[in-house]
Order: sequence, then structure tokens, then C-alpha cells
Amino acid sequence: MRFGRIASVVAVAGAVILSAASPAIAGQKNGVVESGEFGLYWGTGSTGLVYDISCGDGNLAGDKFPGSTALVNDNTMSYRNKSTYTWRVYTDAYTGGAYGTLPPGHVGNASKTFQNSISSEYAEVYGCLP
Ligand SMILES: [Ca+2]
Ligand SMILES: [Ca+2]
Repeated sequence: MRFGRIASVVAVAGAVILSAASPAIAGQKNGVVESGEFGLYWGTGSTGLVYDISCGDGNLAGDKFPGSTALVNDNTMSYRNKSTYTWRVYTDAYTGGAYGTLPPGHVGNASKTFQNSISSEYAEVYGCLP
């Protein structure tokens, strides 16, 4: 009886560790825009595939949407900023071309200049912005 009680305590502890570990799976480029991340969506209205980044990407050329072979560069139509920083998106790589700013919490569609034209993106914070 005594061993039975110990076994059940261990089982409960194991379950707690399992649920605590699941946020560790989270991260950028997992196809889910989580807290602290910025997402570029293939479609308008935050639909379709999403490229989720936590700090920045200087060149989207060659990058693919997570779980897909679709390319990100010049191929996104909407945004979701789930970080506490303003993000900048650029029409060329490495902060080139036109740029737009997207405040924390912003969800919306790209304006005409940025539709299927974004090639780099950065969080407006020291250590991310070049
Ligand atoms: Ca993510
Ligand atoms: Ca890249």
C-alpha cells in the first residue's frame, strides 16, 4: 500500500513536468505566432501559411513557410505583431527599399506598397535592428 502511494505521487509529478515542458517546443519558424513573435502571412486577414520570427530576418530570399515549400520573399499579404516591440518591414533585403512600421499588437493587411513585396523584417529594438 505504501509503495502504491509513492507510485501515484511520481505519476502526478511526471504529468506536471510534461505540461511545463510544452512551451519549450514553442519558438520562431514553427508556423504559430506566439507571444513575442511577429508573423508574416501568405494571405490577407492573417490567413494561410505564416512565417513567425522573434527578432528579425535580414533576407527572406530562400526562406520557406514552416511546413511548406512555399517561399516567403515577396509572397506575404498580412501581419500579426504579438511582440511588445514595433516591427519594421522592408521591400528589399537588409533594410532596403520602402519600409513600414507595425506597432505592438498590430494585426492587419499589407498596404499596396508591401503586398507581395516584403524582403526583410526587424524588431525595432537594440540587438535586432541592424
Ligand atoms: Ca512561433
Ligand atoms: Ca532569411
